[in-house]
Amino acid sequence: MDLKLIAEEFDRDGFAIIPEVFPAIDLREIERQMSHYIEQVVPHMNPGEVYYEDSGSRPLKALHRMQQHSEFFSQLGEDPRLMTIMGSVWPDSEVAVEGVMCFFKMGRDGSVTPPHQDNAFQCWAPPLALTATIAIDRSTPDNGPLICLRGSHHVGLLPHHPSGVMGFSQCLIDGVDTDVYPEVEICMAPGDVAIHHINTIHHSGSNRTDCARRQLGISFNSLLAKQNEVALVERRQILAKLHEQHKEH
Ligand SMILES: O=C(O)CCC(=O)C(=O)O
Repeated sequence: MDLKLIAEEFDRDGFAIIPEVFPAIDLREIERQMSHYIEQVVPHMNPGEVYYEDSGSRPLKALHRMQQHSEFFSQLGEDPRLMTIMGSVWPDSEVAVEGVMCFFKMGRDGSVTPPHQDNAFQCWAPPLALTATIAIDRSTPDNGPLICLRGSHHVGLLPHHPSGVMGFSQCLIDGVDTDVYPEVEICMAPGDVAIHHINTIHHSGSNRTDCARRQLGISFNSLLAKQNEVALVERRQILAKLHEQHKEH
């Protein structure tokens, strides 16, 4: 791992890809734990912790707050390889794990993620926070890879509004100029890790292949950042409204 390069890319571009962080043996264990989680935990989860696609067979779309229900996924957030990456980005502060998620995007059934900045959901000030993505499957231009707008973290948090999309309740109101902030597909091999800044604009397309594009997302923050509690309450109200509307359909 070239830690200096990771920090430089992250500061400049708002994201960085670190290849081959988790070997096949670790990925097999992640998959085993995931299957166990889906069988044993998911049936008992609360709204807001599990999302399904709207399509007929309703495959899994996303799992949230996995660290609260699984020692394995809680420990994964503290993995020394991830902590080394965090140390390169924030060398002068301690780091905490805010949440562990999984985004599924099953073959032919994985839907679009609207453009957003994660800080519209997490409300960190200063914005010393990021999401680390661990690729479980290969992500390719055809299966809805994460797309980050290079340098967009420099614009700060932009206005969002309710998206109506379950699992991604907020989306950007206005786009930004992609000539200035070009879109970059984050194509990864299993075991690669990508990090994106909490203010980096990102989105993803649908999965047009037969194979799943699963990836874990782990949110980290520097302990120098604090969450804006007032903004968080507002976000939770928007989310509750979306869940209420969804029930009505
Ligand atoms: O799965 C996706 O494409 C979206 C993931 C995402 O928004 C994130 O990791 O912050």
